[in-house]
Amino acid sequence: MTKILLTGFVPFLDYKINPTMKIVEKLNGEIMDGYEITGRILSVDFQQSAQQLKQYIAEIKPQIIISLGLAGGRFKITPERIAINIKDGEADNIGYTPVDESIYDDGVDAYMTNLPIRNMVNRLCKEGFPAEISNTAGTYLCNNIMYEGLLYAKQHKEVRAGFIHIPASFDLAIQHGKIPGWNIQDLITGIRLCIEEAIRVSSCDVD
Ligand code: PCA
Repeated sequence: MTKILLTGFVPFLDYKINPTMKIVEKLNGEIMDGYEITGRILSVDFQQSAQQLKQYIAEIKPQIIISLGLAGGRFKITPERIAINIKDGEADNIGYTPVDESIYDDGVDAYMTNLPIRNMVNRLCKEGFPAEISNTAGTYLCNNIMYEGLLYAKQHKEVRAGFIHIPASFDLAIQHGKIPGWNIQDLITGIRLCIEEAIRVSSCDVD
């Protein structure tokens, strides 16, 4: 069966809950239009998460790679357009704090996703879920994992890869106190819609 690798992250910084974990756990094992979703959780650790992603890709051999990340403070579901060759930002969960580092010294500056992000956003909005394309995945773990996924997709032409940032869930918003939150069921439904759009274009690739 054709495979989708769906990843989420563990909690990090002052976000004690990461709703991407719940979404990934919920969708793990679901079959949509002949595509099987395999969910995996990544560490918030620059070194380890890239290795984990590569290991999961090698194990699952996905046709589609969709990574999810929490963007605490965003109001909408935001499929990302671009990943850049930079690591910079706050400490990861093991205390590593890169400053202006390249992900790869000889890496290209940026990669654009080949997921159908415009279709995803249009579909979400049509179904009543606020969404927009984001033109920056930041320079922290999410950008790092998106860059790794896109690098793999560039090397494997049949693969589509990308990243979707989501807002906080209600429980996280309440716990945090300063960020907007969504119902977790709506987040799950929203990601399902995005996956449906990814499958739609991916199945044309292989036809
Ligand atoms: N969001 C962070 C890293 C882990 C996550 O869920 C980010 O946006 O980089």
